Amino acid sequence: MSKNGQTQQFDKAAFQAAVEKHLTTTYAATVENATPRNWYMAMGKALAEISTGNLLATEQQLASEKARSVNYLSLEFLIGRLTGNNLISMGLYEDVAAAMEELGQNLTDLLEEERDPALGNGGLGRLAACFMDSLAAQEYPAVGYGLHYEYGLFRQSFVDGRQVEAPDAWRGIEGYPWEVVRPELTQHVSLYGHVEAYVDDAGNNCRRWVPGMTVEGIAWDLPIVGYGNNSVYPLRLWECRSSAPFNLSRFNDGDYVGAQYPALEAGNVTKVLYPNDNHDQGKALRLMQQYFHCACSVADILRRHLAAGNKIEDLAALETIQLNDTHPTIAIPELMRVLIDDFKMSWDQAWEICSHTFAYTNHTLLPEALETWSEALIQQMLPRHMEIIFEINHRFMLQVEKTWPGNNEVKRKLSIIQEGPQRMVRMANLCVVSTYAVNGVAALHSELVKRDLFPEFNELFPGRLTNVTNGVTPRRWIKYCNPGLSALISEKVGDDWPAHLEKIAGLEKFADDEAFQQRYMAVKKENKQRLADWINENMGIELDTNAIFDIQIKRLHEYKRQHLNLLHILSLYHRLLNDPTFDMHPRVFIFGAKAAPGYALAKDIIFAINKVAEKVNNDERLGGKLKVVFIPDYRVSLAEILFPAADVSEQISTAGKEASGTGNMKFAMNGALTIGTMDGANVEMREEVGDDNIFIFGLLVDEVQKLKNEGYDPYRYYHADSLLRAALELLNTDEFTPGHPGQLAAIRQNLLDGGDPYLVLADFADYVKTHEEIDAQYRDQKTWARKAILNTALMSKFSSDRSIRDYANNIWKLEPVKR
Ligand code: NBY
Repeated sequence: MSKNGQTQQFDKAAFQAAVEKHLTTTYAATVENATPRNWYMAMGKALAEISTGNLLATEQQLASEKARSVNYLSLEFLIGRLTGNNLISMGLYEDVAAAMEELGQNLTDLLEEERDPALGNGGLGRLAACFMDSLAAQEYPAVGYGLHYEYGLFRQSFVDGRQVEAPDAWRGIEGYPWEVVRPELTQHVSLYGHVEAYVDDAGNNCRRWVPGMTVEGIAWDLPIVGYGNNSVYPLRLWECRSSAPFNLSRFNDGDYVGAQYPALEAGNVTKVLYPNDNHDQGKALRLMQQYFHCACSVADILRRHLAAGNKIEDLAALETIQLNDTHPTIAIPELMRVLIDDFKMSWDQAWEICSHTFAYTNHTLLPEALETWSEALIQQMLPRHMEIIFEINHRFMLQVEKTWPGNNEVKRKLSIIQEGPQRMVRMANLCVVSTYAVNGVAALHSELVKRDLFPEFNELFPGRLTNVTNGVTPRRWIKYCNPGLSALISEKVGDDWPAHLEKIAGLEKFADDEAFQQRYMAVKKENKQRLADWINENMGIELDTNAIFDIQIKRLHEYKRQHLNLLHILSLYHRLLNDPTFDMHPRVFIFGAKAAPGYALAKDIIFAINKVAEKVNNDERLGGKLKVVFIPDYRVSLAEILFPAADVSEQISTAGKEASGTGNMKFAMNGALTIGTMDGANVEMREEVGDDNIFIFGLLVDEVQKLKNEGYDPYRYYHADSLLRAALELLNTDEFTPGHPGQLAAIRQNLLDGGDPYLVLADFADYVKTHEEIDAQYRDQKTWARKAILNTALMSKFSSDRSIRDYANNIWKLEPVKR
């Protein structure tokens, strides 16, 4: 590795020639008339030439060395923009900036031309992206398998404060410069039809699926570039196309629409990402997406395995398949089907392989998010898979009977098939039964998975349920997004911390160094200014960077309690206007969040925050002390300017509801102090930074449980707390919706008469008090700087490199392979 982590010789003249060649031959532009977008596309194509070469070379090396690999199956990879990040991984950022400058182009401006590939909803999809980055950085052989959605997560705008969704054509008209189509990897996927029995040549009774239709899976590879090495792994995304795109005879008969039906149906499969997070909707097309993803991916894994000269019997020794939540669960019966029906294995042989190949990550305990599919739907779309699921369950029930003889209660609870008016397949149960490892995503969450979600499974399969605490990549989430802080860190601890985040602990000894504190806070100020400029340019709101920047960015969900944040804001508003003795340091509350399009209350909360913002930001009486900004279309590229600019990080879910959180880690690394509940990874963050450097409030998991068991009454808090009452009553007036009283009442209604399912009112008083403490401590800038520095210094546990090493050592048994 040479300077800047560069892994190969950079030939500036050749690179510039490649850019100009793409400009003219690929995009039909000239140096004189090219738009910034033309330049960005041409530059991307020139860079992709390098990464594609390394991708193929890595593929060949791993095949010839017969290396064990992990296959990460996920319906979502929220990768964000690739160009800047890949330049950093390739060690070419400065060289390419200089080369483009000579061509009259500013690299920073060109990078802004890239649309975010938003192929995920939130934490789960972003985690998959961080994991791919960490696999490549540490050279653990890996392939990511996902879907090539034509449209990513919807674009959000606000019309009179309400969320409006629009399709996200992330590839634009020209296509995405980093992706490469791999026609030779095309797969054929069957759907519908029936199962028939037959006797094979050897006289065995066999079964086979006679499909009703087939579609094609086209592979698109995105390069996952290893930081500071030459390994490039594929993120392989499947696009669904019709096998028979066009019925020529119907067309010739004049039936122009009917001629296209097959293409229309197949084209729908990967048309758009489902916009739900932590909610199972059970749509047939979603099941088709899931099966299409799994069938293509399993077939490709087998193809790779066999093409490298390996025996099918050795599959579990050389390949492991990680299921990112239950969304790709149907891969399990699919692999069983292929091994039994196509490779003619016995059930026991096939089961031995399957149950040692798959591992499953659980990301949620929320009952409404646990996937079930109706037996009737699976039966119709995937009849052979339904048979196999029944057989897995039958054998499993015999095992349960052995452990708990005659106990029908426990059988009902553990069965993969949920009985009822409509029988349902429980995907999580299928996963626990069929995999060799099941992990939660933070210590607390994994304990709750064992204690509350799967206690009997934990008894039945001791050791199978385990924990891997989430992490985030320090390349994107410090080095790339916070260059000021990165330079400061490198100066103190050397420049190899992005690959070895343990090194960042070296900052701890500068926490009390006043000169360092000042430089650290100066960087924070610059980052706040960068955000303030963005907000001013895009939203026309002026912010004072001396104010506390208090940020909550994540999907909008009741359990994440953006409405608790809102109630606090309303309480400050009330106090500023009614209590002459009340004093506060100026504060800016910033939100970013998309609501699932069908989630009415989530949309009401967005509307309410927007309406409060409109009023508050223009209310002279507040003396500029209170500002509220809801940034539209929150996405990875905005996250990259939001995390570095935060003073306070809001992680305020009801205890026991947020599996881990990963934004909490990104904030803390970038020097924001957390106000948070004892939930998810907040618990472990507190262990790392110490109680003095994090603001913990609210009920604990067991207290939440106890309060609910006793019969929680939100009115008790309403009557007892006049500030809470004042805040809630504001929602009933037309204070923020002049002339339209009651437009915000749904939230109040939900909290009072709706039973307040997430205990917002129960945690309100402690939340307010903790914010007062934050206000007081912020005024002492030295102490604040010390705490912020310690947050950066003590976050090394939360590098996704550590998470991936945990998976590799404890679950996958995977070794790095160096190029
Ligand atoms: O996964 C999140 C958890 O809420 C968060 O606590 C955790 O840090 C993160 C990574 O482990 N879960 C999440 O983001 N879930 C989804 O986005 C999601 C998406 C689709 C569906 C369900 C959940 N679905 O059923 O379609």
